Amino acid sequence: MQKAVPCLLMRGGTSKGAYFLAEDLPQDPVARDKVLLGIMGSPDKRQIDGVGGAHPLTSKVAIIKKSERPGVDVDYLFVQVVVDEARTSTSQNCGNILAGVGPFAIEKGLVQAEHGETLVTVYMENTDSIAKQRIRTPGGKVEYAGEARIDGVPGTHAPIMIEFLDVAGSSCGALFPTGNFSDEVNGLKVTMVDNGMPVVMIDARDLGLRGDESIADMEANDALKAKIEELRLAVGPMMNLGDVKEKTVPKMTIVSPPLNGGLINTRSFIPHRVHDAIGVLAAASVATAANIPGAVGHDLANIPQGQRRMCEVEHPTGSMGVEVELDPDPDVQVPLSTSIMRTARLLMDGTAYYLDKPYSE
Ligand code: NQM
Repeated sequence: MQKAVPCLLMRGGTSKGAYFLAEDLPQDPVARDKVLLGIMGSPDKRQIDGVGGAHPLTSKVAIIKKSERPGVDVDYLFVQVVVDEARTSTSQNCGNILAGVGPFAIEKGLVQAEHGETLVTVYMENTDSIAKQRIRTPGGKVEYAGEARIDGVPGTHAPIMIEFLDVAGSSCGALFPTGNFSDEVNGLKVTMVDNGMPVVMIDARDLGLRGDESIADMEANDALKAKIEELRLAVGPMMNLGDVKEKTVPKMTIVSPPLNGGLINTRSFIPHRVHDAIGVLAAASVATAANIPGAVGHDLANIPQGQRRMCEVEHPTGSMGVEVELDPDPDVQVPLSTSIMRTARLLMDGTAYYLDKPYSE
């Protein structure tokens, strides 16, 4: 039998997902995940019987509710719906899908828009941390059109500024969960960092790569993928993430010198496919670590000057600008804030349908 759930489809940054009000989904996580798998069309590598886009970057879900926390407008739970397995994961946050959360909250009346610009404060449930978003709202309505360009998305849209205040160590307990700027694991020098997203940075040369290889070449390299997965499973417990076999973290980021005047060049396994760009919070983690002497990538990086540093993290389809505000005390590595500009667009406002039967049938 077909069951219906109100749903908005939105592009958030360089990702796309289904956005729901928490009250429209089952509260029990097992029942909820069954609904989400049905709506997205998982498990199936083409997600042909659902609205998922057959790639981790387009198989994402945001669940949003009015917050009861003081000073916070909405609570946001991110759910990664695995494309080809009957499984979801809340073990990671998503800063790209976050870009659509403020607009969704205004569209759904959870936040009353100001005339001009609306500040939306979001509690990110996955990582117990806060983001502040500035949304353009002329006449009290979300404006999606605008002049801002982000690499990986065609055209221009209204900018959404996002500031992260307390994301360092939000998944791993500390910015550098091992207490070191770098460690040796499986014979490789790596940096394990969490400024909002658990990331492992590896120098491309240590993997026999240049670092600017195409996504297709990297995804076709079975030996490379096996080595990276072996490393990922080894570092999971070291990063306080436990057994990460069924988790989508840490993200494995290969770093090399910048090619276009940015901070550093990257290729990110997220963790099994290679990202077309780089995740928002992943870029925040990379930018923060690359600024610190002793971290993998620091010696390759083109380090900007000043307390507030605009760091362009290069990726396969351009670069992502991350503004890192350093603590004036040089012994404090945790940035005072990390900010990123994104855009988002409402694509569809309607009703999603799923078949109320075991999804494996
Ligand atoms: O790191 C993909 C994305 C992401 C995550 C992933 C993200 C982030 O680009 O904040 O945005 O790494 O799974 O949507």
